Amino acid sequence: MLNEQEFIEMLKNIDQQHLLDGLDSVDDETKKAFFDDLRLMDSSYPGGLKQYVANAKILLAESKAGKNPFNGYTPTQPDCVDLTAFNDDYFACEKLGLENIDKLAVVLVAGGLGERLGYPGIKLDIPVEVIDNTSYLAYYASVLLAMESRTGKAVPFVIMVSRDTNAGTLKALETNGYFGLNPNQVYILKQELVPAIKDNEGHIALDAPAKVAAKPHGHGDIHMLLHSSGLANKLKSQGIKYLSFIQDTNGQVFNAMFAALGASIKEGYDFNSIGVNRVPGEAVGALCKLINGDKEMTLNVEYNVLDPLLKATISPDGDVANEKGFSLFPGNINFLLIAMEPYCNILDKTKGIIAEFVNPKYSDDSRTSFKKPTRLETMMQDLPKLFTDGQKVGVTVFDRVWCFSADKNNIKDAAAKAKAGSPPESAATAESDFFWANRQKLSYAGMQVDEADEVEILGIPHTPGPRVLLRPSFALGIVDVNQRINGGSIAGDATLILEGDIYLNNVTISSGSGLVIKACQGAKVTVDNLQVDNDGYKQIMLSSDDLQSDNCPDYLKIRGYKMQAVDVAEYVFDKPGEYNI
Ligand code: UGB
Repeated sequence: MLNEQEFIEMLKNIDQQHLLDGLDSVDDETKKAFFDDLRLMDSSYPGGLKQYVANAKILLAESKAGKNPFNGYTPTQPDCVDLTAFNDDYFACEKLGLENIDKLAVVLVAGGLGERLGYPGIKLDIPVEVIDNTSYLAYYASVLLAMESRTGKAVPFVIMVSRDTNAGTLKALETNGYFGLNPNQVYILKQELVPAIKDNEGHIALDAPAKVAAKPHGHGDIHMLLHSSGLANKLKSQGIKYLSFIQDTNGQVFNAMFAALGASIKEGYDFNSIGVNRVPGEAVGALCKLINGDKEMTLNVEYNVLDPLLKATISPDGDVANEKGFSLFPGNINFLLIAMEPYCNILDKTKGIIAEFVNPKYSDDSRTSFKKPTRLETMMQDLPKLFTDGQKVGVTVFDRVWCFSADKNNIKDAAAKAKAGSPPESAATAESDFFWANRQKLSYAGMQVDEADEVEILGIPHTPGPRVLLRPSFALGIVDVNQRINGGSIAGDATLILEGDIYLNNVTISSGSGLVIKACQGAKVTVDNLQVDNDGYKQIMLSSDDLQSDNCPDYLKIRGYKMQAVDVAEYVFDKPGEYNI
């Protein structure tokens, strides 16, 4: 490690003398914090600040010259597996995926603060549903445990955190006993901030004397961290063949995970982006195959770049709807399956610096000064930019709500999005979509499912019930639900929670009623011809006083309602054995 004098010399050598000006005017503590900060940024970027500044100068010069990376490329449809319907292809892929779950590790990028949502804590702590209050983190862990109970092999769980989310994530894990996971299977990687840059010469910006302006580098940091920690190669040596990248608040992701893994294996995809129907203009990237002569690459084109690219090539009107009312290209949801072998090769070659970009807001057309400091950024979905001809990149398209319904927007913004015809992506819609997906599983297994009526809460439309929670210990794939449910019906605003090894034969749950069955490991429960009629759970709207009150938890305020158990048929089996209801 460089001593202080050497570090100062290094800064001067990379033309950052200005950082040292004004140091005389601050106290020793501030000065120490300043150098600690710079050293951390230096050590956490491959090649250090020297490399970061060098990369910044190149990218800023390209940006100044107006270089468009997609110049000359025409967007066409990507190679695609269509799994939007539950048909033979779907089930073949899901079966293949489930047979290979011992080769899968899950990588959760959770460094984002969620400013659009305005939730005060970490997003992983937010309950995906408020009947049992399962947090996103608890839910993800429960899927990993269910996978392990099938294979006997713990699923490696990599979580990327940031300065903003590190303490909260560790607290959530530690205070909940890692949600039943073994702490050894959980790998926390922390992304650091990068210095902001104030001009085309790559000078680092200060917020104040001895205070570096620092900004997030983006979720593409996950690649750098998987490389620099040695974790990618370690997991490869342990027999992991695929990494699945997921985001912090997408409760639908595991509905599609196993079929997507099957699609990767079947098609030999080295990089499989899960895609959905996209609404034109929405803040979701588009998955395109870009062709320029004999060069082609399948990539996510970010929404801000898509419209000009389309206007310049295949669609004079830009990002508009096709005849089915959707965007011309599938939407990216940052749900990726990446094959380990080519991934490790790329990481070794690039040190995990994946397709950085810079997006300065210039003061004028001369492009010589910025309105405010900028920084280099990176996105995890950009990995294929580094692929050569040898790798196969494809897209697997699922029904949107089946695989994606995130909790990203506060109530006000979500209502505005709904009004404009875009998915609201709010806590309430994420929850009702979570139940909807489970209803699909029951329906497919042959249970009669009567939908409740759509309601609007604080301007956000969603369907409250039937509220169905099928825990991963009950079923992982839709094929599993098929074996466990035989006939029966669930109506209107009813609630059903199933956890563990349970079989339902002709169970009828009337509208508004609630049935909860929980079986511990080793308990097998068969339910025959049960008729459930009770007052179940009630959804209670929050008043405007509740919404302002300090006593009302924020996870309720972001959805506008709470749930109350009134009279529920609850069966809990906490000792192994065979039981009948
Ligand atoms: N995240 C980090 O871990 N670190 C970071 O520095 C930043 C984020 P956002 P974004 O799926 O709806 C993407 O902010 O990046 C985590 C695509 O660009 O919610 O704005 C964060 O914690 C877009 O094409 O998304 O937009 C979260 O888990 C579209 O697909 C995840 O990264 C859009 O996602 C995503 O962060 C989408």
